[in-house]
Amino acid sequence: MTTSSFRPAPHATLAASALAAAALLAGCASAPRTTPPPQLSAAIPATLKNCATLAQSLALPHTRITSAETVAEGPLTLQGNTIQAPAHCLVKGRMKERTSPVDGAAYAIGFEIRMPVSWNGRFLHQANGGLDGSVVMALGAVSGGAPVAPALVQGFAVLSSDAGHGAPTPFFGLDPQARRDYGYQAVGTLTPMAKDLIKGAYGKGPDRSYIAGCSNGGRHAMVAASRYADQYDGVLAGNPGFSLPKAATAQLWKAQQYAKVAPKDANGQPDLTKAVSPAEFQLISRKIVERCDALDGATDGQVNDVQACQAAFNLQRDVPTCTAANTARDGTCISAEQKSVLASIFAGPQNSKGEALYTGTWFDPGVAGSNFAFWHFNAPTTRDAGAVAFLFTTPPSTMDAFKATTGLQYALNFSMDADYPKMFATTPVYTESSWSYMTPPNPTDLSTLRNRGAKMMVYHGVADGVFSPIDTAQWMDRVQAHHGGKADDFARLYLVPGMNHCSGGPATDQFDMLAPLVAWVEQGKAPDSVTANARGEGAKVVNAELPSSWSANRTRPLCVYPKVARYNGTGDVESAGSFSCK
Ligand SMILES: [Ca+2]
Repeated sequence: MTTSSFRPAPHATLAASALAAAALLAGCASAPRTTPPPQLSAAIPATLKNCATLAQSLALPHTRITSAETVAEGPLTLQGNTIQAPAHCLVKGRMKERTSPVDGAAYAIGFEIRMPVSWNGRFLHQANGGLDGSVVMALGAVSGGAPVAPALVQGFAVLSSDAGHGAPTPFFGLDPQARRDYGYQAVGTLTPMAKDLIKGAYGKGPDRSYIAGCSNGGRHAMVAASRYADQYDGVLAGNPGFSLPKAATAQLWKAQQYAKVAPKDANGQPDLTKAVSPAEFQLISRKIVERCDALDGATDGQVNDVQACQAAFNLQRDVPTCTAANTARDGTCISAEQKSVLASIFAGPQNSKGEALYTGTWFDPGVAGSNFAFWHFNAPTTRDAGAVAFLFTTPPSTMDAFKATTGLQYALNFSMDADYPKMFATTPVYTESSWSYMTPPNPTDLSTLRNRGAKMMVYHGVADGVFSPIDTAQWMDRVQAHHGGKADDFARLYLVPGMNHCSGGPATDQFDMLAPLVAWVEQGKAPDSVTANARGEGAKVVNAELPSSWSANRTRPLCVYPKVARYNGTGDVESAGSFSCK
């Protein structure tokens, strides 16, 4: 391994908590009371003045506009969800077109921006998920499962990009600049261009600017809150891959653990998808509900008090262990070996010294969700192996080496001692480490964002199978400590019980956080809770994993962490109005 610098993983465990507590006390005892964040003014609507001639009339640096056309009001469909889009101007283009001196491939930051004729004066940077690599339609569907009113419908001008590479595969990791663009520089390059383009289209730039996304899009938003806080007034981060390189290596750890109990396929290889069956995860889910459901005051199949649940539920004790004779795997028990494997997966990866390499995760009824299963059994070999090989280790793998192995073998052979530290390594060609380009610098210091009156909302599904909600909650704890316990003035986290990665699972996973964020930024209306709906029968996009005992249109308040939604003791148990955040 060629490395010119290496630093060990920061261990944000007990020591960090103690430091945080000390900082909190110090902040309360001695620091002078800081002035409240300023109140930003509301955006002022305007009408589109120019579309078709934008390419000729604007000289945008490093930008080639490839098309600019008016789109009439009408339906647009994205990922099975059809919306009625308002009349708008659609501009497509490419920034910083170049040929890589390292891998010889052509790169550019591809983008599209949709600017409604009737504009609300706001800009939304739609941060996309996964490995990026395609320009997802810029509708601004940025929160929860099947958001009711995407940002374009709300009147925003919406930007979307491929983050600097043209395919949703990890091989762009061979090019150092493409790595940096994916990590953060595409957002930094696109933002001033988009604002200039908006100014050319409406005669004024955006009064207020927002960035929002889920998963890797949530990571983009969190990075922007740190690196580009001077350019955004509101940040919405969903299920953020806040420590994404660590989360990706934790995926390989999952594969290594599940391989211990997975049956062998015809080639003698472990079939990870059969390590724990859906029926077995449903058993675990039911046992979690039995122990934890009533802790929030309502026996409703939802576990709102997730932290109390971790103390109440015990995998060893509460889930029946199969006897040696019972090998039917009928979902009535799980084996002692499966319990051992699940315990190490939920505790999080470790190296051979027993050092934690990523946070563990919570037990929640959503562990039975199909999306949870995808991230546990399929993604480690089909997605994370390639991502770790080309993006989250330095130097990256070579194509030849990667083609000579399989995702499964890569995952199983990945060493938590020898390979994990490559996340922090650099070489003369790859001068920025994966950890550096992927994660926000100084993530707990949101002073720039705070001091200019910007606001940040973060949500995280408690049953996220890939990015740990504990990691996000611990980040919020540290932000609170850094800001003297006053972080609620400008940054809030909302846990979504039962929800898997960005949507799905037995959850009220349909909500709009963008409108509450705008009300907070522009009118000072702090969002103490956000109402979420179940997507039962009759919903625009139905969530097939809702328990049949739930009302199809159940509502719940999503509360500001660490508060949880508790039943008032009276009132319709299907209605958010019967719960309070405490
Ligand atoms: Ca409950």
